[in-house]
Amino acid sequence: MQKVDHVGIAVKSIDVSIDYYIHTLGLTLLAVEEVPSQNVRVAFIDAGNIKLELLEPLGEDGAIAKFIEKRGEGVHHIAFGVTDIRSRMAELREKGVQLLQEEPKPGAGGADVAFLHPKSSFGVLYELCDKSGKGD
Ligand code: CMX
Repeated sequence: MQKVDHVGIAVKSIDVSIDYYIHTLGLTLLAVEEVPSQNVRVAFIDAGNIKLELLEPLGEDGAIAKFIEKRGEGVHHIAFGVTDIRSRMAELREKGVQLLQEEPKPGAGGADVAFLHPKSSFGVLYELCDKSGKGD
């Protein structure tokens, strides 16, 4: 892994929670976008050395809607920045890590993403996030 790219935080509403991050904590909003492949709307916030990714469910289906229903709002995942995501996925599979998809999926900001099952990562949902060639 190269470095932590962002921390994903599940929220019921970006419109409601963004004020806390921008005005109370004094952080900077970078971008808001919808990621249909993950059924979420996301807001990226500049937190200095990493970004925070607020994740709001789009509708009642999808991982974030289910997470909030079961656990409430809060930290959802940690994303490592990687290059050559397919090779990283193959290496992790060989080491016995359970990945949640066979192929990378399109994620926010044009990145290719894949997730590691929390059951094989000691209770943490990790994301691999490959922005090679995307200018970040
Ligand atoms: N962090 C840690 N553990 C988690 C978790 C999370 N975010 N979400 C679920 N779990 C745990 C649950 O606690 C549960 O553990 P127990 O069996 O001990 O109770 C187990 O994983 C299974 O959880 P579940 O509620 O039954 O949910 P599902 O199996 O339906 O799905 C998961 C869990 C992680 C496989 C699913 O959420 C997934 O595929 N996630 C990857 C995609 C994703 O999260 N997308 C949203 C982010 C999009 C983005 O960043 O753009």
